[in-house]
Amino acid sequence: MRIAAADVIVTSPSRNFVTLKITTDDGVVGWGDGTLNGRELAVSAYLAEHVVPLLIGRDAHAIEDTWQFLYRSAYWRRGPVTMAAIAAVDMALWDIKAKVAGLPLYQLLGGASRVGLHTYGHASGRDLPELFDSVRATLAEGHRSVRIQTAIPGVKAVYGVAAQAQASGERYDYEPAGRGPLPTEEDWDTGAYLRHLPTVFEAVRNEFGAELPLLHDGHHRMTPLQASRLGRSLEPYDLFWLEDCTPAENPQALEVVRRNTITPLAIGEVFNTVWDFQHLISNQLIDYVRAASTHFGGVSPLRKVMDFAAQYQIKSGFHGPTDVSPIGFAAQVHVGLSIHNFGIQEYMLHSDRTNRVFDQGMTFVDGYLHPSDRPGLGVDFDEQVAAEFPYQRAYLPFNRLPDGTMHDW
Ligand code: EZ4
Ligand code: CO
Repeated sequence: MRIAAADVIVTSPSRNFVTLKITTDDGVVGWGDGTLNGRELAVSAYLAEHVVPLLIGRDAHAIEDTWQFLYRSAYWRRGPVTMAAIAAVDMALWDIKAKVAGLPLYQLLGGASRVGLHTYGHASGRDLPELFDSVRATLAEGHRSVRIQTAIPGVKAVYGVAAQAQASGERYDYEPAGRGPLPTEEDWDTGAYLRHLPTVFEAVRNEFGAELPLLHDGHHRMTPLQASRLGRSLEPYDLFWLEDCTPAENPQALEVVRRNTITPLAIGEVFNTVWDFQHLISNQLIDYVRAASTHFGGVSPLRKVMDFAAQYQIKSGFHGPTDVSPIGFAAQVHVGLSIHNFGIQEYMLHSDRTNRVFDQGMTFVDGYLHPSDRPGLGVDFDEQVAAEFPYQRAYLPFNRLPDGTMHDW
């Protein structure tokens, strides 16, 4: 079975998505996700110019060899654009293989290790009443664990806080990437954050009790010592994890944090390869792997990093924002269902408009995500509906401190 055609489709139903369609000579179609938020056309050009011509005529079943070929033959390895492009190919080929087998992908990965995936949803608020309403809305959606993000006194705009009040039951639709010609500037004050956040977690614990698993995303903004202080000051509130507390480039930073706090640590949403996790996993500096199939080279490397992590009792916590398309999301739900060391799955619902383009088989019942038993990944892509929504330039925001210094967003 040979690859007869490969097409790159960029669509923007309510945000931009890069989708790869691979068609075999006997007419089987596989779908892959190569979306890189704010840099989408770099991946679509990488695919169209440099990958698609290499795919035509290749054995569609040779997933590992194709992955290694794309990784090694470029000479220039890793990086978000390259690895998102390779991810799209890897996913599309797994989709094809599973469709040919007539099985949902998780069956090819060893079968189900659980009935479904526990998720966490997002809650945020500009003040405590708004945050509490948001937590209730998140629980009402079926999540059993909740990520808490909050406004900070004196800071005008903070990552993770929806700009508009969310009435109970209203769908959470925070999307940081703004469509428009230029990115928006936000501000930041680490001191105010370190003082304020523990008071918010204390209030949430008092309102919702000891048992609700709570998470928080530090979004790469702290120094090792600041992150240590935060981790320690949150220990009384028993976090499920503290995510991305320090910038991702420096794995040694986590050694400092680890020495100083027993708050569990998660990192890796901007990591591209297993090498980025090597030091962190082998030195047991983290508790959860935050990689996303789409930004990590696809299904194949996600399996590999989780097998490596399993030796150290480190679990999965795959990145699940809406900028991972329903295809990329399904890919990692299949991985999560099949591996033994599954931890939790972040789950932000895609918009109704996105779901018109991507027909998702996935179900979310009684707090359990299941990828469905459709053959393949379980997602169908409607090219006609996609064509109604052309690409729109969008950028993630950035941060400056009050004196104008650039800071991690
Ligand atoms: O900011 O995916 O944990 N989730 C996150 C995300 C990222 C976006 C960037 O595109 O940190 O919301
Ligand atoms: Co994050």
